[in-house]
Amino acid sequence: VSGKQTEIWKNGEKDSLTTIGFSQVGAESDWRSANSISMKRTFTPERGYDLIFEDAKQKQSDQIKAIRKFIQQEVDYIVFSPVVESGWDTVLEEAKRAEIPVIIIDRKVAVKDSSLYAAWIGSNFYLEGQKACKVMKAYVDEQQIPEVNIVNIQGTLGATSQIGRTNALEDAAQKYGWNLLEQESGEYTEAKAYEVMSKMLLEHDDINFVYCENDNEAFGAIDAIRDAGKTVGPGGDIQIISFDATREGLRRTLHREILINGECNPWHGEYVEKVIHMLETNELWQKEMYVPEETFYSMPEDMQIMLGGKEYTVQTVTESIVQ
Ligand code: GZL
Repeated sequence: VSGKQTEIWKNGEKDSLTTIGFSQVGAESDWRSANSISMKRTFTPERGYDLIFEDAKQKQSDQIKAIRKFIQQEVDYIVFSPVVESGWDTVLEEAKRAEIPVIIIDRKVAVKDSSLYAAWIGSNFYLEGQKACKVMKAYVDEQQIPEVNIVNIQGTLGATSQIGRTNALEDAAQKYGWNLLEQESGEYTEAKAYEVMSKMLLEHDDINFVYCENDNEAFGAIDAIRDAGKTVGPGGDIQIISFDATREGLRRTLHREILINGECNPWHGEYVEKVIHMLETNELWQKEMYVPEETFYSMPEDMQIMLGGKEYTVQTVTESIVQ
C-alpha cells in the first residue's frame, strides 16, 4: 500500500508507523465522544500507528478539506464518519486516484461507485428504530393507552442514523395508527432539542410520547418538558424514547426518566483495525460490517415483552454489570 510512512527510530532501528487520517463528524454528543475515544485508543504509536485526528464541527466542507489534507500528506489510510450521506463522490475519487484506501464508519455515504471506499462499519439504524417501536407498542398495549400522540426530534437531517431511525418511526406510526404530530431536527444536541421541544409543547397540548434520535436530545427534551410544568417517567404526562444508550442515557433509563433506549455501539476502532490488517495482508474482508447492539427498556415489573432476540431490561443489564 503506497503512502509516506512516519519514520521513527527505536533502539537504532528505523521503524515506521502506519499513518491514518481520521475525519470525525464533531463532538456534538456523548456518543460521538465515545466513538472518538475508541479510535484514539486503538490507533496509538505503541501499536504502530500515527493517528491524525480532525474534528469537522459537523460541517461537511471541513470534512472534505480534511480528506484533501490527508491526501496531500500521503497518509496510508483515510477513515471518516460522513456527517451526511450525499456529496462525497468527488473527494473520494481524489483519494482513489492517490491510491489511499478509505474506510467509512458510523454513517454511510451515498455514492454511485462503491469501489470509492474499502469498507463501512456501523449500525443498522432502521433496526434500532424498529426494535424501539416494538417495545413502545408493547408498552402502549400493556398500559392500554387509547391514543398515541408522538413528536419526533430528529438527528442531523441527511445523516444515515437520522434517516434510519426516522423511517422506522414513520413506518411504526402508520402500522400501529399512532399520530405523528410533528417532526423537526434537534441536530443530536441538547441545546437544539430543548428549543425544539419547547416550541412543540407550545403548539401541542396532547403530546404523550417524544421519540428523540439520541440521548443528548432526550436530555434537552426532558428539561424542556419539566420547564413547561409537565412530567416524564412512570405515570408521567410524556414518555421518552431515545437512542445511543450512553452511560447517562442508561442511568436515566434505569430510573425510568427514559422509557426505551436503543443502544448504538460506538466502539468501531477494533473493527477498523481488522479491516486495515486484512487490506495489508490482502485477505478478503466484508464490505459492510454491522457492530453488535441491543435495546434497553425499563418497564413495569410485570410486563412480559416477547421481543425475540437478546433484549434486556435495564434492571437486568445493571444487575449483571453490578454482579
Ligand atoms: C449514530 C451516530 C449518531 C449518534 C449521535 O451512529 O451517527 O450521531 O446517535 C451522534 O449521538 O451525534
